Amino acid sequence: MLEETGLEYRVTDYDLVKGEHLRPEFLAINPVGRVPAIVDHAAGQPDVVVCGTAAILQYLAEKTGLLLPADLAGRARVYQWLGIVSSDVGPAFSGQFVFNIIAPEKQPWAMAFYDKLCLRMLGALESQLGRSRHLAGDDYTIADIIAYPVAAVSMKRFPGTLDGHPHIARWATEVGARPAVQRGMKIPR
Ligand SMILES: N[C@@H](CCC(=O)N[C@@H](CS)C(=O)NCC(=O)O)C(=O)O
Repeated sequence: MLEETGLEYRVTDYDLVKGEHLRPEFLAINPVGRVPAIVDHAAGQPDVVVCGTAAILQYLAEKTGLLLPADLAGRARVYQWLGIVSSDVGPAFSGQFVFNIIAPEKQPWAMAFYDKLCLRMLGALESQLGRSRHLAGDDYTIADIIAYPVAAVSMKRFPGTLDGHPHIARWATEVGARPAVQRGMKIPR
């Protein structure tokens, strides 16, 4: 989003394995200690602090007047997909990762539960992208920005390919060709 808007920014890396995100300095920025978060030093005094992908995208879209429809119904469609990706698709993939990759003991029931949940979430994205060029309609918006890493990162791990989801694949190719997306996906370097 920062690349799309052309806003100036500086990246601060947090090593999650070392627990750097649980230090008091970061908990003051995000009380639940999760990345991403931003501090907008150009907002006037005091700085504006925003944490959580959906809230950050909405804040930056409102700040710049970019990538969010002007009409209320169009914005509602964007908010709906921001919510679905952050509170339904994201947690499904988190659970899938926890039970398939980092759980010390494999629990087949939990693994099957999260595999099925991920596929259900991908089915919803696939159907929607079969109906419209972008996630919230014809135009590219912050809904596409929040969803793109699902195709570019999460689906590469599970299900391992985009082959079973041709509409997601078509859309991911188009979004992934945007120069700003290509620059953004390299961050942190
Ligand atoms: N709803 C959050 C989820 C963010 C999230 O899960 N962040 C992970 C990394 S991708 C994190 O910071 N995990 C560290 C932890 O929970 O200790 C968002 O999208 O902003």
